[in-house]
Amino acid sequence: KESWAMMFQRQHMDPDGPSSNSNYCNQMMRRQLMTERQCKPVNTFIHEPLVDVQAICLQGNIICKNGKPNCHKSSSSMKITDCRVKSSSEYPFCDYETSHKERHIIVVCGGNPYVPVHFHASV
Ligand code: UM3
Repeated sequence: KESWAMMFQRQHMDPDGPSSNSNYCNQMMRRQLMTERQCKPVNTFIHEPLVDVQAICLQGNIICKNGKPNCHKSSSSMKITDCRVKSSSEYPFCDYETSHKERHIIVVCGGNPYVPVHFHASV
């Protein structure tokens, strides 16, 4: 069974990316199995080494939007790509807008070892 930590990696890690093309989100959302049952509305891919993303769990501890205390904000900004489904998109033909950014990211950490299990936000 896929753990929360493995699910985070599948949905959010693309250390070697992005391949430079405007179809990035359409290809990656499909390849990483986020268009199977519905078009996942919003998803962020992180283009940094996994160790650097895992290290965020040891950085700036903040309160999550839901009041839980296990959110962590990266001390440096990171290369990310936000994928947002277009309003004209119709399942099963998921159509995404691709936007490359450089932002601090907030992840939810959990488990033992204490590693990223959800993407929370970019700021
Ligand atoms: N999400 C992103 N990036 C954002 C905002 C939200 O990937 O900037 C994802 C994270 C959650 C989902 O999926 O939207 C609901 O918030 P996850 O739990 O699988 O990481």
